[in-house]
Amino acid sequence: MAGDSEPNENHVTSGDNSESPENESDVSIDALARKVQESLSLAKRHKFWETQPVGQFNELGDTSLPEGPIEQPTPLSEVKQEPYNLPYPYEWITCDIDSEEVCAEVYNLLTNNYVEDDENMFRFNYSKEFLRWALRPPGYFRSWHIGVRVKSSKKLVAFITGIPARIRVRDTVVLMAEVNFLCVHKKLRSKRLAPVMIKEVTRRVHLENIWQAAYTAGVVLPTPVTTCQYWHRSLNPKKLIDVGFSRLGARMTMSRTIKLYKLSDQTATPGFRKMEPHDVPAVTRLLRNYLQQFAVAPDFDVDDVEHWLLPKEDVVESYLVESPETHEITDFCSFYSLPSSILGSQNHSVLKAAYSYYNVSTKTPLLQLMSDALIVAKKKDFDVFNALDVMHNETFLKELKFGPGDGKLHYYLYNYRLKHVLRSSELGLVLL
Ligand code: MYA
Repeated sequence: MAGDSEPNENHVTSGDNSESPENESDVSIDALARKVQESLSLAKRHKFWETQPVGQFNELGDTSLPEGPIEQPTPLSEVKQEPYNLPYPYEWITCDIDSEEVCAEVYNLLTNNYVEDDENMFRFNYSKEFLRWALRPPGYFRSWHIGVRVKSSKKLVAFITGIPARIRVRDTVVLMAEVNFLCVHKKLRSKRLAPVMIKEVTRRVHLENIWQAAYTAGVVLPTPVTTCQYWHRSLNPKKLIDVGFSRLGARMTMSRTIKLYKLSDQTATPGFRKMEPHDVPAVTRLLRNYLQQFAVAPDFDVDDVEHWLLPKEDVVESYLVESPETHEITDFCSFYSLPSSILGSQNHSVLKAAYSYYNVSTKTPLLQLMSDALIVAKKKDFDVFNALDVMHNETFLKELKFGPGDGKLHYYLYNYRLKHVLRSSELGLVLL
């Protein structure tokens, strides 16, 4: 993108902007990792995380440690049977997300208290339908949808969730929990409630004989397996500028900016169409084959693909390329819908954001496929299309006029050590 038209964009991830430990060669990754460790160990102790089976900062770059589980499973009979103690006025609940009432309570807690950008201009606004989709994949455990209520008023004040997922780490498929939606009401922050919630979800995951987890956060904790950057492609530049998401580039006018981001009305790829239920087996084959090249990626079967990738109105969109000649399914792209509340604008209350999900190119160049994805996202009235620099995304970001965001997203594994920090392009996993 031309320097003077580059928007200075924000996005909704809280947290640290410390240097990403990714670089060209493994040698320099380890060198960088040591530097990060040095600067971090000077900066911050982690009273909770130092007690957990996660890679610690002082182990970074120590390649003598084996790859794999950090602690061995304990017999199930030794897993604590009762929930952890909460401070007096609070109680645990298992949230029945099928219930309209409970789902609305969770939605309200997150809408008012979940992740904001560094400048507190935007806050994630996951829809109820999205939450139901995100929390009920095949084989989900209701007991992993955990709430904390005030005993007397029954008000929901904190939340954390896990869902089961098979995640391949190099050659090993590991059954894990994906932990997400950790949220403590704004008025109850900094009271060490989060560590209790994390311990409680860990206990409930252990009760299902699962001993590893994957999660992402905008903050730096011990210790990221990789650090990614969000990129943003304006679809509705005027609104993005109006609400302070992007800024007009130097020497740019509004009309020049609108022209810069204008997209064609029509997708370009012959045979590009929406995914349908009968495509599930072909998409599963295509995706499994494609994800093999990444060091860490989900091990999706047909049931997972049906759940995670069949289009669901206002939640997830998937398109594919069916060869007009052979009717073979050759390419695939998808994005999910995660709006943000706009906190301080007179004119707009919601930013409609599409997030790149899983994309597979075998015959259609990825650049062209993603250009078509932008066109359909624009047609669906999204304001911005976001993508992480994971998988092969770096090959299209600049060319398709994405601009880098100002925050980072760190990926973590619980109770699983990797010998080396990964480059973000080695990661084949997108968490919601
Ligand atoms: S990431 C999204 C997190 N949510 C938000 O950012 C929403 C807005 N913020 C909040 O609601 C609160 O600030 C939260 C912290 C709840 C985040 N992940 O209670 P505290 C550590 C992990 O006094 P609060 C997502 O959902 C912090 O370093 N740990 O702090 C994935 C400190 O520990 P230490 C975090 O601000 C979640 C301690 O908590 C995070 O009131 C994955 C302070 O506690 C964070 N995002 O509440 C969870 N933020 O002293 C881990 C702070 O050691 C899952 N902390 O530095 C692990 C796997 C478990 C399953 C294992 C199965 C085997």
